[in-house]
Amino acid sequence: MKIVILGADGYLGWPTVLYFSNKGYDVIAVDNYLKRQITEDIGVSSLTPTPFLENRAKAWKEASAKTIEVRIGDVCDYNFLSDLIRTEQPDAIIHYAEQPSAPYSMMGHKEAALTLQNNLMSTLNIAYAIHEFAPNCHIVKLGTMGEYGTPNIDIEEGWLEVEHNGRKDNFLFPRQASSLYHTTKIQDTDLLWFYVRTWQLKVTDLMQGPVYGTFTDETSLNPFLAPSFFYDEVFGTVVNRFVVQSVCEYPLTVYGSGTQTRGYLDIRNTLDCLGLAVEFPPSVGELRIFNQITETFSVKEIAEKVKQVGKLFDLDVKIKSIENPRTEKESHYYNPKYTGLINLGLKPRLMSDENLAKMFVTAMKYKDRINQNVIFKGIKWN
Ligand code: USQ
Repeated sequence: MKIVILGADGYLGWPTVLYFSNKGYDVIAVDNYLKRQITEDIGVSSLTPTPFLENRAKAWKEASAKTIEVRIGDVCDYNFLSDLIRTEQPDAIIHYAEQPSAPYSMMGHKEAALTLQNNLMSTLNIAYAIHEFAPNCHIVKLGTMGEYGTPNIDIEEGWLEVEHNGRKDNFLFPRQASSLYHTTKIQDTDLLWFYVRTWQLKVTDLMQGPVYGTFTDETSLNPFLAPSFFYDEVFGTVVNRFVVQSVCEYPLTVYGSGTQTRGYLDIRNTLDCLGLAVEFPPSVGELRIFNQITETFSVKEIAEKVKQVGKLFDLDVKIKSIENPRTEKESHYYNPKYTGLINLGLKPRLMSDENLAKMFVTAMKYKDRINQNVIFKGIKWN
């Protein structure tokens, strides 16, 4: 099978490229290095060194004897994308080619406009290029659990049956995001749902929670193959940030009461989920939605877990509640369903002390590269 991975340079994109290459797929890795440019502009960088894709592909060839094709180009450029789809005729396309940070999307008008333009135009172009040039290709898009927000009812897996005045119908589960970034993901889902109905596309939308982890089976083969790993306020996700903060003795930045609850997953489970979604595609004319998480925690619970693991490394980890820079509910009901991927065969890898300890080892290895000035600046939502 031939698979195109858009956003191949990212934290999830690169490990996904290696995962599918290792499984024997023909992989085409596409990126325009937008995230490198944005992160440089705001003065933050990955904890792990991240060679350019071409050099990483060479390192992978040496490690595995497998070839990854690299294309540098912008998915928002329709000529570039449609040429690629027309000439390569992929069986599946994975769409990570988006600005992935909620705080970035809330920094100002310039950042909001970039997020909106990039995320929606990339999705529109993919729907069009697949419809025009490879209509049997399965589109797998990374959505986010943040599309649902934190409603006061159970969160279903994508769809909700509504009974109104004695009649019933199925609708997308109500969505109400708390950042512009998350709102673009809602709009992505709406765009794809529209084109699924109109053009009978095959789409899987993966509603993923915050991911954590520094390594996967393939990236562990060689330090050159490590995924990028951000720990700053803008691009770092909370578990990854807390591990790095522990290692550099920076008190863990719990926002507000720390009772905000989300669904989390290990980066290796992200790959397992992508693998299952590709192996078992949806039907023609189906928008299939999975909630891609394996367990839920409050921020406070995560801070406590990280603190305990810090003790194994003789680190006296401090936890500090700071004024929440985001506009989000802190005390809320949270009961999402996530059985779809498990029914397909997903084996959850839970947040064990052992897994967190491996993250500590990576963070310690690159301790000299930690810049404490980027850990917290307090980018306010309002
Ligand atoms: N948080 C803290 N302290 C920190 C950082 C975060 O208390 O230092 C809290 C946040 O306020 C939030 C929770 O931790 O309540 C999660 O924040 P996050 O930064 O780990 O995740 P988020 O901004 O929601 O976004 C991340 C990814 C995004 C993905 C999303 C899944 O960046 O691409 O879509 O996780 S979800 O959160 O389910 O929407």
